[in-house]
Amino acid sequence: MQSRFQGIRALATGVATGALAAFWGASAFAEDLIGQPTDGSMLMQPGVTPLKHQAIWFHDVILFPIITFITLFVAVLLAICIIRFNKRANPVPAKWSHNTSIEIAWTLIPVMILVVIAVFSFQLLFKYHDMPKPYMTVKATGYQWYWGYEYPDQKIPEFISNILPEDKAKAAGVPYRLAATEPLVVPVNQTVQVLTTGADVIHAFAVPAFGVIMDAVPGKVNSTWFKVDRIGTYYGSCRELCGTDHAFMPIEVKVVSQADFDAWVASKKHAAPPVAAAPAAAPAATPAAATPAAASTTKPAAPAAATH
Ligand SMILES: [Cu+2]
Repeated sequence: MQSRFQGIRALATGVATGALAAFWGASAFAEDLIGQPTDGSMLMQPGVTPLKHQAIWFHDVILFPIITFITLFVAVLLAICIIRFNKRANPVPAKWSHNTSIEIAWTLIPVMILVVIAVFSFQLLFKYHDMPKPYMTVKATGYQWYWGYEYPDQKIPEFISNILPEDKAKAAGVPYRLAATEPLVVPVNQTVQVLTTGADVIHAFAVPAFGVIMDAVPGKVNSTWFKVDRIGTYYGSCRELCGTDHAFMPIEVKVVSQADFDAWVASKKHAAPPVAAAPAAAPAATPAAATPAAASTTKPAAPAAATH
């Protein structure tokens, strides 16, 4: 089953990539920046994870050709109707109203198209769901309006990642509104599980090059994962309208070698006292976490009331 899929996929990839390259000009692919948007780019950001590779394949080889075909087909039908069957060209319309074979065809063909889309789309959904055994877990908490990252496996407490101010971003030559004060650092070629949650309202953790987007909902922990195949800096952003500064809570992920990651973990641990000075931010989280527990111990009715 799997190998047949791969055979079909290889064939279809060749055809679709050829067609796309001819259409957009092959050079457009080469110029796309890795890990951030490119001005004037027509397609999705290049992928650096298995999930994104497959998502791009699903779009380029399955969805995009189908959408293109349907759009052109309907446009041609419309044009035929407008030109050949307008009042002047065709003053006396035909009177017939049923054609069984056409009706069977226009029911069955769309069903088959949807089945094809469903098969490949479920394949991709299962892949998202089937996380390999993760090397480590990162907890990403969305706040109004910044991210907090915690590394439970490495015992690194939550640190805050703010947007890098415009002057500093310009000075450092990094993209403003994508660069952060403290990046999320992860090792290359390792499965990283990301647990997302929201501290105040719903946010969403999204990194296009990873093909990852996951809601960060208060009172709920969602899980997603990525395994990046090359070292680099990858940018994302909050993807759920979360208030005034929604556009100013970027996600910066630095993917580094295992040695660099271990060194970073060690430096983070030595930097523990300054990080502990972050209680300025912690109190905001603690009462919120403490309240439901306190409420549930005092009055069972209280949590239910709080949810309304
Ligand atoms: Cu947000």
